[in-house]
Amino acid sequence: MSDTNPKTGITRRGMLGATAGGAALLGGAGGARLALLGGAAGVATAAGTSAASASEALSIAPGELDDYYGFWSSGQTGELRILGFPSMRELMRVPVFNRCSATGWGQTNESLRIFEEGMLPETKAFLAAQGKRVHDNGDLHHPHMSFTDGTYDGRYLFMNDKANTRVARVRCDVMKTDKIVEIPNAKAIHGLRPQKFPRTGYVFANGEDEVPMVNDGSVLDEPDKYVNFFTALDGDTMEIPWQVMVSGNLDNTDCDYQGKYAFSTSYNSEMGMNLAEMTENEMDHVVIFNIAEIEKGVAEGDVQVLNGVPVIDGRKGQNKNYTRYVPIPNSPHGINTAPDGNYVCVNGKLSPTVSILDVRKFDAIFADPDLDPRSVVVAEPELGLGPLHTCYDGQGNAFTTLFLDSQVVKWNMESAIRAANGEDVEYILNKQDVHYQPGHNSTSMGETREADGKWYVSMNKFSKDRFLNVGPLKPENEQLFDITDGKLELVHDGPTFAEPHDSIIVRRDIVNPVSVWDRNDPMWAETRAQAEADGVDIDDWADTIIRDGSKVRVYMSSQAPTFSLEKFEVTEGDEVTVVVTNLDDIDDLTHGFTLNNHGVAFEVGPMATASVTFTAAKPGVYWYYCQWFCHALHMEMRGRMLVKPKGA
Ligand code: CUK
Ligand code: CUA
Repeated sequence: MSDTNPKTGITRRGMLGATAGGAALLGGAGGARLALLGGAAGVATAAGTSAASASEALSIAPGELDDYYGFWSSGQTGELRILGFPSMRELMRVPVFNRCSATGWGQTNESLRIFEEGMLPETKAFLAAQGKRVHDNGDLHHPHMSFTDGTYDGRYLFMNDKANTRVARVRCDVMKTDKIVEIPNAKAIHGLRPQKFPRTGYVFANGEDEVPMVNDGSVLDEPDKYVNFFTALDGDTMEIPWQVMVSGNLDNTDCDYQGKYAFSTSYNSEMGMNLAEMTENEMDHVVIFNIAEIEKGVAEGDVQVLNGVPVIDGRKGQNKNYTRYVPIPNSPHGINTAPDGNYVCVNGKLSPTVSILDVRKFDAIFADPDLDPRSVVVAEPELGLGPLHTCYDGQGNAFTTLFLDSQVVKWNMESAIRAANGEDVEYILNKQDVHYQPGHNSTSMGETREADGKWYVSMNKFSKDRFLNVGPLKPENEQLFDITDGKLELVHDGPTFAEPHDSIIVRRDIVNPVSVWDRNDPMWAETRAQAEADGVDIDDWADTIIRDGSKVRVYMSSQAPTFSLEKFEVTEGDEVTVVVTNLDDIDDLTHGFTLNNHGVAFEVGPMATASVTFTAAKPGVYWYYCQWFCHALHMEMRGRMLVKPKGA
């Protein structure tokens, strides 16, 4: 990284110098930084704790289970990851927006139905023009669980796709994606949070990129014609009851614990179209959305319907009670509600501050449009350089990532407010080096009323020298800290592949997935309906081939170590659908179906049905085999497809 940004002329040195706390930051943390760089051991802490006690803290003996589930995003990989926490062991990858070679996600008919169901008609047409049915990439930043009464309820996980403007839902009973919804009007869905109270309820999602109101190719350089959208989805149906059009762009979002307000940061209040324009103003803003007022406006028809969605005009200067714009320094990024339900921290990014909003003051600025919206800001403590995200221990303390300083700062919210009111109190409790450049952070149960103050994770964008060199592309580095008893003690480095942004850490008693599928699961309802039409009982041993013109449907069952069909015949040019049902009613007995040289492979979990459709384009014999090791005779679990030449 160059020291000076050629476009903005902002230097890292300049920013350090401009900050009052700069010298203190370097001085205070210098010792720890030296210790970490100098030490040969992978584990070192500012407190000088021995490696033995550090490893004890996260040691999970063979056969023991973790106390928490970690749900991790994967950024541009497009999947959701499940970790055992605090061991940081990766337990599972759940394909969401991506094409998965192992499970067939993005290829099976059951997953394609989920992709296509929520797709806008214009996207279907666009993809058809590319000879494709789905986008097979995504950029998944923010996974969050559904809430009831301010804490996780174990029903669903919701997540965004910035790359292709979508929101997906994963069912926590089977840990599979069941909905993928493309959001109309908005572009580049980034911030996402479920409603915390009384339940989810709404899933709030905002678009990051501005787009011309009528985006038909006639507008490029007329910024006043660009707008941005805040979207509410219904978490139960995944339908979109309303959107709000706003001024400025939107970045991250969160909501309160009272069920009244949602709020988003905007780093481009300028509506600039390039870096210099976007960073021009010292102050950007947070938009506060008044949920009851918006619902009322929708009910009263104060909307325009765009692509089938009722859209409320919440832009600046509307003189209505849908939105308020709170000026915030400077290109703010993360926004995080504290477990106490009173405070919301807005992370200043280009400002060394975090702005603390008091949600108890929001009613007043909606009641009186002449009241200064800045009156909801109760403190703006200086914390260090590049504050991006904040999380909480549930004891009044906050942890803020400092991207430029490569540190986490632990600070006390009440002390910061008292200091803002002129009292002589120190609000910064601790600064700890991380390796390197942290983005998001998470604490155990930290975005709920039940924040337990036990663990802290720093999700660092650079690993540099922390791991064996694997070439120019390095892994990211996630660091685990023990935060019990006032500590902030590094206990573990963990490399990750591109690129987890965010994570949540959920007590294990909240999450209770099944081990075997229910035969009546909606995942394959369409496949079941087709089988019934074909007179095939897919709940029983099936070995039936249905010929329907040039369409052939091959129904087979699997039970370790055999498929019910050891061979089947089709004709060159046939459209072939292979439907496999796994009749093994046993924990951890997954089969698969891979068809050689056809690019076909999919998972079939215990008591699941899955299918793939392809064209038999080349005569010959092709073996199919089970690709999940299931039995001592797993290698023998295979059969042949004969493709006969046309006209033979
Ligand atoms: S964003 Cu990645 S570091 Cu997309 Cu939540 Cu802040
Ligand atoms: Cu069935 Cu391997």
